[in-house]
Amino acid sequence: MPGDPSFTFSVLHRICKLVVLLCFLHIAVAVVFYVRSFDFRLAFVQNQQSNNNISKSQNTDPVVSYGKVLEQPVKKLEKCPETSPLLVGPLKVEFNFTVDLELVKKENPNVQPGGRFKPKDCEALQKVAIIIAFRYREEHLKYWLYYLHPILQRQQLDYGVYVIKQDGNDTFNKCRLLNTGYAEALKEYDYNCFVFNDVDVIPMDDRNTYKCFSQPRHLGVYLDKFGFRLPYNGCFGGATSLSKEQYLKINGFPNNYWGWGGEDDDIYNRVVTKGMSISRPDSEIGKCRMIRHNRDKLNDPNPQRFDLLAHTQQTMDKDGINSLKTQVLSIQKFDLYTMITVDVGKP
Ligand code: BGN
Repeated sequence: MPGDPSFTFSVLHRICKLVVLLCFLHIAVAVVFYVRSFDFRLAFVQNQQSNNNISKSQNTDPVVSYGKVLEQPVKKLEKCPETSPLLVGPLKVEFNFTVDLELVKKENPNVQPGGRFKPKDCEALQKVAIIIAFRYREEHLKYWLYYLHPILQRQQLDYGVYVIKQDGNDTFNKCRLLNTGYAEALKEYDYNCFVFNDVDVIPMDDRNTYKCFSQPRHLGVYLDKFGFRLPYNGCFGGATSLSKEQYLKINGFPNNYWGWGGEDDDIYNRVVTKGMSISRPDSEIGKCRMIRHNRDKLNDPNPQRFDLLAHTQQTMDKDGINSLKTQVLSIQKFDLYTMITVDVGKP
């Protein structure tokens, strides 16, 4: 009965039992949660480790969802098609306006600093370094960037633009600049194809792909300046591409041509001496425009070119990329290109 001491005792006894039961329940729940969280932490650490390994080789991102680590299947890009579906064919190329590089930058938002690009949706077939020997021709370079960046992106190339500028005012040495560009570009990225483009030569058709072929390629073939014809069979100037292998086979370019002329013919000699031939696009696709200009100062026709050309076969194995001695003075990353300033020495 209420008020009876034995009744009070019995109630207290029950309450105590309930409290003890609740305590046990509490401990049990805590233990269960602790064990589960331990499992999760272990799984997380293991996954972190395995994802580190994967990301080194396959570039996978882990996905953590409600305490569980899910591994997403590797999203490896498919190779780009042999012929890009983005090409448009013949292009209008004119030089009667002023190029604003800020605008060019805005119109090419996917070009990365230093003039680098690779397609987002597929893996480019080739890694192409485009090397331009340069001095004094700022206006020409602007046209080149204006026209070429959109073309190269449509061609779905993984590419970088390297403008190699000769420092000082001594006689121009184009091949030393091109050889230096080859070596410097390779320090930056694992390029497997090299395009050597005169700053004033612009292709008039984006089907003229700036990549490498099974033979050294003449890209800047049919110039308006020569009535869109090849001036002579051994012509190999304006814009050319050589794979790393082809370039090394000919020991790069000759270092001793100072001033204008003959160096491209020497490169042609090297190519044929090593048993290769020139590949060219057809007469429509290979059309190019050249920006008209007066001859640069300190780039007069080289009187020694005839003599040098007569001895390519004897000199080429010891004069080339294996004997290049130039000094890089600076490397500047601009929005649309990398500029490398070089001391090429004196004649
Ligand atoms: C050639 C030049 C090339 C030049 C083309 C086109 C020579 C070597 C002496 C025979 N070759 O005559 O260097 O690219 O004209 O302009 O001068």
